[in-house]
Amino acid sequence: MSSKTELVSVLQRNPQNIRNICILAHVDHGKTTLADSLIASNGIISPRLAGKLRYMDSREDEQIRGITMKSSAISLYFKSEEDEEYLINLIDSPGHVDFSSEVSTAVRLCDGAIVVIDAVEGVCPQTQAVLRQAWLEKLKPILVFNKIDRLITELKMSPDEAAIHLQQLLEKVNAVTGSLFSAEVLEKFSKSTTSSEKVLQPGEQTVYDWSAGLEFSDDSDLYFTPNNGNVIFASATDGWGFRIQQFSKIYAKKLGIHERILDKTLWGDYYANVKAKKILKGAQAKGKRPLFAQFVLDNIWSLYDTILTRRDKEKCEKITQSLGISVSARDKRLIQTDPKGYLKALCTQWIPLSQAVLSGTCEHLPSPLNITGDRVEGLMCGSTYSFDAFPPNTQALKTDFVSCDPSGKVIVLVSKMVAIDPSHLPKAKKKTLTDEEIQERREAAKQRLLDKQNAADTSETNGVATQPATESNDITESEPHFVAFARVFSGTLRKGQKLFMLGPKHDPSHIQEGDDEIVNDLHSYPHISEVTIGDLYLLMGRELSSLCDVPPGNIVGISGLEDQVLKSATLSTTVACPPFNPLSKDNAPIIRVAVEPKLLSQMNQLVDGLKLLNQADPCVRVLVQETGEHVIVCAGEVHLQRCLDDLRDRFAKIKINVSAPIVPFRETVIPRPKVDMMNELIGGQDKDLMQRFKSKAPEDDDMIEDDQSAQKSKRRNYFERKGCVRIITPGNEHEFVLRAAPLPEEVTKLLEIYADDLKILDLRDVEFREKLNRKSQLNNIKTVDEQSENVKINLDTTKRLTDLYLKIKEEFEKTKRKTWVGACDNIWSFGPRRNGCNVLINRVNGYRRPSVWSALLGECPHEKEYRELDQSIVSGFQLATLAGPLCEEPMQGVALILEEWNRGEEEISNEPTDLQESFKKSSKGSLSGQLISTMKEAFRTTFQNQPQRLMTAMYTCDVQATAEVLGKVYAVLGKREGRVVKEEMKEGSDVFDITAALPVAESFGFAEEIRKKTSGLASPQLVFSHWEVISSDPFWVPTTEEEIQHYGEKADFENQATKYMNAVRRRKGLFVEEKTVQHAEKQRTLTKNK
Ligand SMILES: Nc1nc2c(ncn2[C@@H]2O[C@H](COP(=O)(O)OP(=O)(O)OP(=O)(O)O)[C@@H](O)[C@H]2O)c(=O)[nH]1
Ligand SMILES: [Mg+2]
Repeated sequence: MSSKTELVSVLQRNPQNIRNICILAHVDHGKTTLADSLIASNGIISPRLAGKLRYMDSREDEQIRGITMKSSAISLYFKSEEDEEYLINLIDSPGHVDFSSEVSTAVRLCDGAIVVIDAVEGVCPQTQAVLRQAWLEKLKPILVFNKIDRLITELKMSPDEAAIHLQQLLEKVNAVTGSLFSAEVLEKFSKSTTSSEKVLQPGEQTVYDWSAGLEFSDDSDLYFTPNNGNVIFASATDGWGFRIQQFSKIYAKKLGIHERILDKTLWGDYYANVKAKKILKGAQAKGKRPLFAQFVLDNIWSLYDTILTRRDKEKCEKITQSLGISVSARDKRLIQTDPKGYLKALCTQWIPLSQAVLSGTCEHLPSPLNITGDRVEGLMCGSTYSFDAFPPNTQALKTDFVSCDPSGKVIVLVSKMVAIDPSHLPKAKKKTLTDEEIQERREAAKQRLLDKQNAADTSETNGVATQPATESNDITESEPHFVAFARVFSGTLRKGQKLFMLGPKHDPSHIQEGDDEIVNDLHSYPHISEVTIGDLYLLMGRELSSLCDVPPGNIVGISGLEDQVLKSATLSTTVACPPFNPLSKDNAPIIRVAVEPKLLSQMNQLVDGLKLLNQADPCVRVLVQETGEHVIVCAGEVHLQRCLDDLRDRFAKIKINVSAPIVPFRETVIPRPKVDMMNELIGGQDKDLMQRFKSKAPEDDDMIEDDQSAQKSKRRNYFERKGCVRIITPGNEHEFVLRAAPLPEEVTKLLEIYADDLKILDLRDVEFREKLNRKSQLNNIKTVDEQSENVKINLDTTKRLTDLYLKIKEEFEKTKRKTWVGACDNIWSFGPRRNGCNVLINRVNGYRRPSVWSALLGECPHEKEYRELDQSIVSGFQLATLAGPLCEEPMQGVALILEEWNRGEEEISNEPTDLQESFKKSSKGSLSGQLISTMKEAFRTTFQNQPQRLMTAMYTCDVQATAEVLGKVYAVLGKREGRVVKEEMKEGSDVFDITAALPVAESFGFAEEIRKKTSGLASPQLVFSHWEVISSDPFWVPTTEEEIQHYGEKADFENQATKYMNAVRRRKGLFVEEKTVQHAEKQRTLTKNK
């Protein structure tokens, strides 16, 4: 163990002086450059290279592209002015949106964050995202305004202008934090007022003052204020940074004003009356220079002016003397050849960035000992389950977290798995040897030489040569080695220790007390397995060094888990520990490509490589499609490129073919237009029907009529008009009538927003169903665990689901259409995957089966309430919504309505239906099985009877561009069907903030094109935002004379929707109606004039 590692090992035992922090920012705001300065302060890299090397960007592609693609950790030593020694575990994170899941893995392990903001670009979309992420994970942040040098050299601001600019910037940042804070307070307040039951007196008003909660909440510690010391002004490339407190110290001596007063006034609307030695308020109103500009910025501005602009050697000498800095002779020579280098050398001595950042960190960011109970609860149960519902021994673990006790129960969180080249492992590195070891080796070498000579002598006689012995600890394998990126929250982690790995579905309430010892038979607990801790490593950026044990509160690398842990895990000595709340994912993976090996024989290598890739990246998804294709799903183009590079060069090490990016689409139906139905009429409908459409616009008509047969025929008429489909089961046992309708837009949106909650509702539903099955098997005998099953969903989730129910109900009622009357209470299921944006609605007269919401009430419905075959309909619905008829993409925003379900005892008209064929085809198997596929077909057919549309995924595109390149950005956007949503000019600069919507399908190469067209001045950020209906009909063909004239009879022109649909169909190997050249001779006319 090197002396440095030994020192760290000692510091690791004092949690009071440990800080686990991450650097967060928008892309390119200077995180890695800032990290360089901190690393240089520890002598790991040369201060001259700090800012140029970007040490934490260890991958080749990170260096080439200039962006960070992964989060990586390094442990740093810091000695404060009070001689306290600190251990700072620093994680540098990426800022590009494609890698936002890497940020989640970093944030989870830390207690504090350094939020970096480019002083010119200001608050950008990712700045807001990381502030939010830090807030949600309850990290305490400090702020760094970076690139202040750009205000001087690029924007040519005066110190006074810069002071105002920074003031405004700070207000914007605080506005973001303020909104996060008030949202949380209001939520808490609303909860406390609704949960404490209030008895209303007659006449009393039920209006709550929603802002009331804000008054009582303390937010003084929340905001960034330079006066408190949590704001740092810096230039990471030039190596300087300061907090105003540093200047207070200097001026306190100079001016004889108390330091504390300066601390409070150096930032803000204060000015100095130097003669009277007084500091007064109201600089702006009186037209005076604020202290910040006069005492702080002036110094820096004049330094830049003297060195960079005037290169005044003499003045530089004077300045260095007055500042008490000694600049080496070598650096002094730089003033002519490399003034920037000189400036950096001078500044790093005068106001070193590392000092400002690290002292700010130690003073303002919490140690692992300060972890709050709130955060612990958040980690343990998230927002879905209730902490109070955990069994007592699980709740007791909270104290282990908070006390950070080295002898407590071991609790470790693995946030991601990192693939490390074996050459970076400590085993592979040459050690520095002590004198004794050198002596020993020398002796050994001498001995070997002697042996060799002896052997040579003997081999002359018997002809055998001995091989030199190879070193035993050589690492020959070139396979990447997986190291878990983890934090020890409690207890001491040791090499060789055996811990339980608790899967995401592990529920401590299912384990009886005292089970820790009984869990020898792990097979009966599917979500628990046992792991043995391998080597422990100190993470040092590009290097690792070995550790024997790790006390609580530290970040560590663990080897030996690659066979058990896929991406993240919870490890503990006790099974009472719940799995950690899953990491938040802001940017859902959306683009996918299919990969295959160039040589088919290398398929196995590809499969193994994909497995490794899946493990090494927290965000990527690797799957095998039904077609047998291997598919990689990524967050964006940059992410995709990195995954493919990794697969090719590190994990599979073979040449691969990559398909064109596969873009997801959705299928939907839209309301029928009231006039001119002609163009909307689609395949499979007869002339008769057309006639009917023309003669009468479809409206929901009342069907109350006395005469029964007339009523029946009217109803049939109605069904036909609505594009209903009828199925009759063999033997005329059941008749179903169903139809599709577009859901109100707002309802679809709600379902999208609440998708995660619906998943929980479904879990509940599944639980009930299992219970029903068990009940029928056990003949209604109550089992022990039945009572305990109701308590898991916490109040928040129940409240959200109730909200959803009420909102959907309201939206349905708002439409005032008969179709939606009472629809909310008759929802059978959501789909696909039981939580999608489509609903199955029950409109069958006389069948009141429990709706999907019944799971919310916590009462297990009775088996008798369901008809036989009920679940087959649901399954058919799930299948249909998973793959629609346009191009087998999932449906969205469609209501599939079961209008009628007549059974044998009721009268069934036995006119044959088309779908009866499918029953005939699958004559074997049970009826319920057959019904599933027939239902699926029926749902698809009724979908086709409506006007169908394709939906495309849309990105929100954020670009910053100067006025000169604005036109070019618009041109690229226009060419790719983009739509500008917002355009704003940034105050104090000529930079425009543009927000646009861009179809994902048109986005490939977009960022690159913009960068090229603007010579790198604008680079867009693309984040998935929503699904949008493509207005053109994919089946449209010209019908009127004008249209035929315009587009040609065969419509040579292909509309956007048709193009997308056909491309997907072709890819999936489905039938595509291709246009064939009908009149080939016509083409010859082109060359007639020759
Ligand atoms: N003028 C100026 N440029 C800076 C400063 N700090 C960083 N830069 C430049 O900004 C660019 C981005 O710096 P990085 O440190 O890679 O930014 P990052 O935040 O780590 O970027 P990602 O990790 O990709 O999100 C580099 O070209 C740096 O040289 C600064 O203080 N002043
Ligand atoms: Mg970086």
